[in-house]
Amino acid sequence: MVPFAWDDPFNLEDQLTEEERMIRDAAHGFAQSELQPRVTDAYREELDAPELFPLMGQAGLLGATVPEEYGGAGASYVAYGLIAREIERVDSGYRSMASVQSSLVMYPIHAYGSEEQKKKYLPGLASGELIGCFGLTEPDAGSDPGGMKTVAKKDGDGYKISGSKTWISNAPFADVFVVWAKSEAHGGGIRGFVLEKGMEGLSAPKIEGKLSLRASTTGMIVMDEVKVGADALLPEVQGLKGPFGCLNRARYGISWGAMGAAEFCLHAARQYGLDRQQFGVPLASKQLYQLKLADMMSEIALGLQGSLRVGRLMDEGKFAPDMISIVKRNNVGKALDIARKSRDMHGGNGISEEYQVIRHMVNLETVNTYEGTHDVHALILGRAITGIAAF
Ligand code: TGC
Ligand code: FAD
Repeated sequence: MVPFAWDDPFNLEDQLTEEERMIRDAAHGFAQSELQPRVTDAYREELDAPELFPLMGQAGLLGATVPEEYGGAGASYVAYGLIAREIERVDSGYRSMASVQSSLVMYPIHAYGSEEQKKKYLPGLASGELIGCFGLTEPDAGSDPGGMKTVAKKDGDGYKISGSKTWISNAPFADVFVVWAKSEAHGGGIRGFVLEKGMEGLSAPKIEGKLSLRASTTGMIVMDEVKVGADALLPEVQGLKGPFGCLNRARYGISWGAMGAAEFCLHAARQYGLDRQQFGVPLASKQLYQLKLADMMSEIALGLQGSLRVGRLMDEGKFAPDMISIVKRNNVGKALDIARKSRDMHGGNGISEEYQVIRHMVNLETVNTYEGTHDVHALILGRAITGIAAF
């Protein structure tokens, strides 16, 4: 028998490699020293924070799985998940900034790009000198990206791209835009293009007034006949499997990240219940309070084990996307329940920015929606179970 640790019930620590623990500790240190002191103001004021990218780059948190020759860390998918967990322990918006850069911008350039594209963009993206965004969603094509209207027309040796993308993380201050369009030159098939800030006809207005994920900047990408050379095309992928391959990585990272937010909410509720006296005793001495803590701890322990298993399978090249749907959907749904419970357990203080749990709760509403909504992932799993696509 071993002693039981409520904050690591299944001894996750013991299942990590030395390198993964070191990367986790570095991410934890960075998140607590650089992100935690900023987040309350950033969220309240809806501040843009492009200056965080070079700091994250220096801390080695961008492109963890990209090989070292391109500026990444050549680390495991488990290490990447641990980074997401530590950042999201502070705020889902900060994790969003980092996971878009790593999974949705660096991954496609590395996996689908030419050698020239990799050399041109990846080192700057890894160091955070360049900021990236990923344009898939459109005003009329969210859950159904196959319905996109953005089009690339042949223009001399290159292309002219027109259309608009919406709800794009990092777009207003991005330097590098990975954009998906239907290419007339490729029979109307979906292709990826790398656009750069300052191109004529390209703009990225900010979406103001979000009441969730306020520490992350979101915008549109508006493309009015943006001329690009042939070298802007990502040559190595065609069709929806291109963007979905990126989403697999980001969704997997989110499954860990959401558990980080949930852990914050559990720890906060536990401490609050131990400190707060009502009816002459600590709230934590009450059965109803303990029931909620037990449920929270159990879901987190199970969720982390699920993500760890999927990460190990990704590292072995033995994963199926449906596995990622299970952990993205379940972990985010559970994290949202846990944040709501924690908010409730803090009583009136639970709605104050000082206690932070309502910020996590409201953020997780976005996390439950982006990267495939909770229900869309249910339908992906329903298709896997029945063989019938119900989209
Ligand atoms: P479907 O017919 O199922 O597939 C089309 C092609 O894609 C392939 N495929 C995949 N490949 C790799 N990984 C996956 N997960 C894949 N899923 C499908 C598939 O094999 C097929 O290939 P081929 O060669 O036969 O053509 O496609 P569908 O149009 O029926 O799509 C169904 C559905 C609903 C599953 C899909 O459209 C979907 O996942 N919708 C959700 C959209 C979404 O997640 N958008 C995310 C936008 S990015 C974002 O939210 C960033 S927020 C980030 C942040 O700030 O952290
Ligand atoms: P819709 O697809 O219109 O869905 C609305 C509702 O209908 C949902 O409840 C959904 O589950 C349900 N629904 C949809 N289809 C079905 C169906 N077939 N059966 C049953 N129910 C269905 N996108 C990017 O490309 N890049 C980004 O960087 C990015 N960042 C984002 C940041 C934020 C803050 C937010 C909020 C979104 C971001 N997104 C991004 C977009 C995100 O991926 C989409 O919002 C998401 O995919 C859902 O699309 P939608 O908003 O159009 O909702």
